[in-house]
Amino acid sequence: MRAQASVLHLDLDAFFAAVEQRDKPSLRGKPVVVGGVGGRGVVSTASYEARRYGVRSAMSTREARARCPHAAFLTGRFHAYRETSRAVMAVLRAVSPLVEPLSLDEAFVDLAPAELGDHDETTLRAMGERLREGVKEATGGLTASVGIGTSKFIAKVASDLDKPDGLVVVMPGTETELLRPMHVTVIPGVGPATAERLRRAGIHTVADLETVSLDELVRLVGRAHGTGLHALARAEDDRAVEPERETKSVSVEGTYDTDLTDRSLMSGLLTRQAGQVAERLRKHGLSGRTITIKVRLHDFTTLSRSTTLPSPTDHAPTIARLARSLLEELDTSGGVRLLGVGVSGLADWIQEELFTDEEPEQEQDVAPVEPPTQRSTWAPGMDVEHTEMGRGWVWGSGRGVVTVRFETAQTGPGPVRSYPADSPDLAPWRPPETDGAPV
Ligand code: DCP
Ligand code: MG
Repeated sequence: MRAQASVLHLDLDAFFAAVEQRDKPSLRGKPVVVGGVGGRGVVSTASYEARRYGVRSAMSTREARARCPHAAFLTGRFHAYRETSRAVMAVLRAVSPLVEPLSLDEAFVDLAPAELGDHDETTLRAMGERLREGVKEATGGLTASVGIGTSKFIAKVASDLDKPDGLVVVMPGTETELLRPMHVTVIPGVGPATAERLRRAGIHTVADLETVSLDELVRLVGRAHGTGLHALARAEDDRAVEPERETKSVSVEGTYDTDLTDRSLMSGLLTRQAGQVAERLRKHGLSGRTITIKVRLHDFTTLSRSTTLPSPTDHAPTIARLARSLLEELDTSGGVRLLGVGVSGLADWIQEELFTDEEPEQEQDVAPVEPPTQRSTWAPGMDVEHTEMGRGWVWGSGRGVVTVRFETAQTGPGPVRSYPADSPDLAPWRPPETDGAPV
């Protein structure tokens, strides 16, 4: 714990949903649910309008539809989230070089190098507001919640206290009084299992936890965990804000004697390589957010494509699925002589899997059956472009028809039109620049 409140935590509000509302003006102020839209889909996030109906992250989409049938249900558009995240992190880095991103929409900022002069409440609030304003400007209107305190723990608790669009400063000396009434799950690392163990011992709040001796805590939850809990219950947290370490990566690639032309064979190879990458990650206790494929064509042109998850993974099926969908973007009809899969942006922790709903749990060792063409899937929410109408997004599809709303962040709410699903005038739209980090 520092003597001054110089750790800031920023977390965007309803991140994926907010990006969707920004880019789809007709959905602003309305319930929006982002996540898996299929039968086994899971909600990634919901706009605050949808949360009023009880829709929550990690709930099944089926349940969310029952609770809020009139919401717009959309699949994720990671290119937009990644782009937005970059803009946010740049705003933070302009204030201090010590920025530690935790996920796409969340970061710690060490204010010590920011030369605030004073760390009184007025100065800190002004700093917080300045960042929130900067984020809003850089992202085209997204709101963020900010917490400022004497440690990472307190800053993170604080950012959650007045969500959405909030700013809370916890001044030095007031930490324990803030934490005491809170449930033990407010402490990082206390998940459902630990909470249950503590509950059985009659420990519910942080105040309860504070009365438990270190020996007893160690007996209850083990040495490592017990020591941490004992300290955090007293708001003792000295973890430093660590700017993103140099990007390391783990990758596997293969070169082939004869050029590969069969897409399902290539998919199968990528799936196998993803399994090997995941195994290596696990062996070293690592996980990463960015999945990259490398493809060398028959003429030795080497291409790479990557995509970034909101949080790190070491999950083979997830890496494989993303690698295969990256391959779909490339024209490999002339043959391929090298294929590779890599994971970078490594972290030594793993957050809950995201967007795994459509994926069978077991590892696929054989080449999976690929969807026949990209045209057959018009996922709700995806970006499209029409030869005459311009850019829009898929409002819905089925029975050979796709319905599109033509609007972007820069337009007002736009018109809706329907087309045959195989219309030659309609194509998926992707941002012009693609991330080309080497594997
Ligand atoms: N996310 C996800 N699955 C989860 C949790 C989160 O896919 N189980 C994604 C979607 C979120 C983003 O990560 O938009 C950020 O997660 P947050 O927990 O910060 O949630 P939100 O930003 O959506 O909402 P809040 O306003 O509560 O921060
Ligand atoms: Mg958030």
